[in-house]
Amino acid sequence: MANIEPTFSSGSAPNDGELDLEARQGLRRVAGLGTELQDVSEVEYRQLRLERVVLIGVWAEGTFESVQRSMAELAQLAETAGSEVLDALVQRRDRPDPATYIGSGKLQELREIVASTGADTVVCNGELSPSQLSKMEAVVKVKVIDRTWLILDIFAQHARSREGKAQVSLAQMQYMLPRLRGWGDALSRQSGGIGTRGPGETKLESDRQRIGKTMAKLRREIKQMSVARATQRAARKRSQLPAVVITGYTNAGKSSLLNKLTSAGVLVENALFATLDPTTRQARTPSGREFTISDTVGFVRDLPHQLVEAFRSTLEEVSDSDLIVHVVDGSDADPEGQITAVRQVFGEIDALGIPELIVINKADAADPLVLKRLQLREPNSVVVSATTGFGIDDLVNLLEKQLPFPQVDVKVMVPYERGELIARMYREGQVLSRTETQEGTILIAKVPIALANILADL
Ligand SMILES: Nc1nc2c(ncn2[C@@H]2O[C@H](COP(=O)(O)OP(=O)(O)OP(=O)(O)O)[C@@H](O)[C@H]2O)c(=O)[nH]1
Ligand SMILES: [Mg+2]
Repeated sequence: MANIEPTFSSGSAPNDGELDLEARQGLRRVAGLGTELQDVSEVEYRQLRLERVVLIGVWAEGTFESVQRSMAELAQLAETAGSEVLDALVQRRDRPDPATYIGSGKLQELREIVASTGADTVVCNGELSPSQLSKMEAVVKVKVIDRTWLILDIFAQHARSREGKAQVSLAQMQYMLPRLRGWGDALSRQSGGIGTRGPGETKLESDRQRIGKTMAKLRREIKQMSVARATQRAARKRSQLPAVVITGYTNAGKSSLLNKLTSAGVLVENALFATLDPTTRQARTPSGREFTISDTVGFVRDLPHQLVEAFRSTLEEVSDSDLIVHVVDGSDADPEGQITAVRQVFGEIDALGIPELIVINKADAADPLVLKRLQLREPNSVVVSATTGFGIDDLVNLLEKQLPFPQVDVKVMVPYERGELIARMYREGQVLSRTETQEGTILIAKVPIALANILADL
């Protein structure tokens, strides 16, 4: 069994001075959850206080490089969540250990590293079962969390709108519900204090019920809030404005691109999941066609399914759009992997059928050979730099060409002598049903507005 030990610089040297410790504690963040979650705060004893973490991964598949990249991404996620990465370990195994995720030897090594570095949290590079987490905790004696919870925590910190907060709370509760007991057991044994007390059995049951109720309430609220956005989208549809949505891997430069295209003033940050709430702006092509363009939440490899579920209404911005501008970070170590991960989410949200323009961003920082490789692989693509403005004109021209003409729903009776119109409906639109009658053909279809106007005069 071979081990690899990727090392990640921890930024600054660990600082154990008393004042600094106090300052750090003062900065300890209590995840910014809505009142809904405070309601169950007694059982939310896993609110993260990440500070000094050790990462652990299992190398079960893929190349050495892909594992290194995946661990580097985990480090980035941990740093985004506000923690300092002290060390990272990877174990080569056929599959994660069903009981303890890593083997017992490695677990002992992890325990020693945790003790010697003074880490307070271990972050595992995957989604672990509740019992795996608690068994690991029993050995390493500090909190053990998985990648899913880490991502949920980042979302919780970045949620700003009421809707975003509700969505994150729902996803967190969904994740938490089956894990209540495992955590309580392990943590109540080994340490005490705020955030580590495990409730008793009866309390657990009533907590579960309470969380279940809160989740139902959150689902209702999210649904209500999404109605407002659906109404806006419907209004846009009626006004015939094509909807373009900018999407892609987190930190690819989506918000930067929206700013470049529309001077929207959207938050740009070198952080994962800086944007959670969609922003929509109106824009115009050089020839004067108007369209809306939205920036929205980014994706990541193995995006926790709880988030996809909870953010479904936000993600409808993508699945309901007329054109997807899919931004890829051309300077990333594995841009193809980013594209694949994003398209996987498209599959989950029924967005695979929507026309997609790939925008290879960060050309200023990317290897020209990689840019060529990506362009060959993705023929419908354009290379840009949202920072320098390189390629933005090309992008605008492509947008102009690919901006679809929205279609409207029609139900018409086409007389037999106007058969050429039926042929045109098939050519330009989508015929949903067709019934022959004595007087002519009744069609239900989606057609471009110009054709709809002609049909209206029949
Ligand atoms: N070198 C370079 N950096 C860029 C470019 N575009 C964006 N960035 C940087 O990449 C980082 C992420 O940019 P954002 O626009 O916030 O990315 P995003 O895709 O909206 O990210 P999330 O909302 O967090 O998913 C920021 O530090 C930007 O300054 C570019 O063309 N070149
Ligand atoms: Mg953004």
